Amino acid sequence: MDCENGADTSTSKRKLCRLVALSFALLCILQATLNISLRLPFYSSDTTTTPDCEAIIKNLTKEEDIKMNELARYIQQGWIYFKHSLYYVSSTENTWNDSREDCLQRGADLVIINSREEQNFIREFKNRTWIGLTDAEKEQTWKWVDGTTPTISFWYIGEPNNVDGGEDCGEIYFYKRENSWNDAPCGRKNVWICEKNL
Ligand code: MAN
Ligand code: CA
Repeated sequence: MDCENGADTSTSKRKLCRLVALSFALLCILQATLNISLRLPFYSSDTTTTPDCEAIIKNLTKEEDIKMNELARYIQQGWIYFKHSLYYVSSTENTWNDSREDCLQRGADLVIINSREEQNFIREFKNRTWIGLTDAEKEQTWKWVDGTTPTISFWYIGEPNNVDGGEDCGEIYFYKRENSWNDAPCGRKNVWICEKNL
């Protein structure tokens, strides 16, 4: 398509032509920006100069390219990047089991919290969010969804208290406190947070 020298180029046609060209340029820049910004967390080198976008994209290995596309897809779907993981906060509410099922279908699992930073990042999203913690298998033996025992925990004072003997699932409840975990009935409907490790 030639934007400038068309035989019957009317003003409006030229404008449209220019708009299309600009849109392509914008898409191009967006694409490059996305690729670079996604690349940084992986290879947080001390690069201070602006990298050459085209060179970077061209020099990606096959695996990097696949990873980049996967990352771009997750981020387009609303996942949030934080310290080598992606997080997804649901917009609806569900039981603990159905929440977990949703995470699994998204190629992730309910969030596993293993640092103070992660706890403080997670608790701020929404109150009453399911996390990947349960003692359904053995009362008072709390396990993360990957089968591990918490190495660091953030129970609210007096929790877990297993009210009426029916609280086997972990949630963020007292979110204004760092120690915000509560045990709640697994059949309750909560928002949930999925985590995908990178
Ligand atoms: C409610 C429930 C319990 C929780 C108490 C704390 O009863 O959410 O899980 O332990 O509040 O006051
Ligand atoms: Ca409780």
